Amino acid sequence: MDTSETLVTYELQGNVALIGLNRPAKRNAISDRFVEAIHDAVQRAQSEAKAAVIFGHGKHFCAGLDLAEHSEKPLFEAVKGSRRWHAVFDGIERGTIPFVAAITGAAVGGGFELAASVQIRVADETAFFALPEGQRGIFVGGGGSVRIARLIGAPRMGDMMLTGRVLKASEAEAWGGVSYVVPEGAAMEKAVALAQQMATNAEFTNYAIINALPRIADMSSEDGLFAESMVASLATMTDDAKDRLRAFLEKRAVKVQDPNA
Ligand code: 1HE
Repeated sequence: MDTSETLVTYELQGNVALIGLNRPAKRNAISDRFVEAIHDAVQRAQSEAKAAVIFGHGKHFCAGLDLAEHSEKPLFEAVKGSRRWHAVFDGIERGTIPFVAAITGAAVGGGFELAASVQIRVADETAFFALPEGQRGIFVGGGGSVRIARLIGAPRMGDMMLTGRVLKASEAEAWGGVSYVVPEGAAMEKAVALAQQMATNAEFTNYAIINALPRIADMSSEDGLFAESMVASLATMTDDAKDRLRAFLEKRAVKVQDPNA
């Protein structure tokens, strides 16, 4: 029997938490107990790290919902289970620190939904993405109809669900589903480097990016612009902003690097 301690590994590496999905024998399929272990690791990361990476032990990121456990569930238990995934994944999408997913192998069904809840997705060339819910006679229940639809567009998501289309990493990148594609075996290194980079940002700005951007995306343009002015003005009031702006003006800060130079 998998225990919650073994289902998810946790390591703090400097300012960056490494959260490992650790049920490789079942391709990291997410059971009820597993989703709670993800929750605990996410909460711990938010309490002590400045950024985090979520990855899968073994060859695969995550094969989605534990279909063995799900097939036994009465209706109302299934509803409560889906709502729990929403709450846990919402804690990632709209928490206090940025998360990166390092994706290898399958990011399928709920695995893609988990990946869609983080701020940055890195896939290596072994990664593939699918939504086989149509084949299984179920539906996305981990927030995919909102998050994946917004990431790649509802028509493309509908295509994946209706036809069983499987995307390679490069195709997922072309559709906006991942932000970085790296050679086989390099996802973790890239994800950690990005997390370390984000950990050097002003904490309030990271919080504002994580929490304001998805909310503003749900607003009208007029409301969004107003909310943006409020968040921008608040950010400027922090000591962090004052220190960082002064450092730039005194030529102590790193400049933006011209990639063509
Ligand atoms: C599982 C699961 C699972 C593997 N639940 N047990 N997700 C899916 O429909 C994906 C189903 N899985 C697969 O298509 C394949 O397993 C993979 C492509 C991910 C990997 O293939 P492979 O050849 O490496 O592994 P395998 O031999 O298929 O699986 C190894 C074991 O993991 C096997 O168990 P065993 O006891 O026979 O060794 C599989 O049964 C088990 N396994 N995936 C339970 N998902 C909140 S709603 C979200 C809705 C969804 O996520 S729907 C999509 C579900």
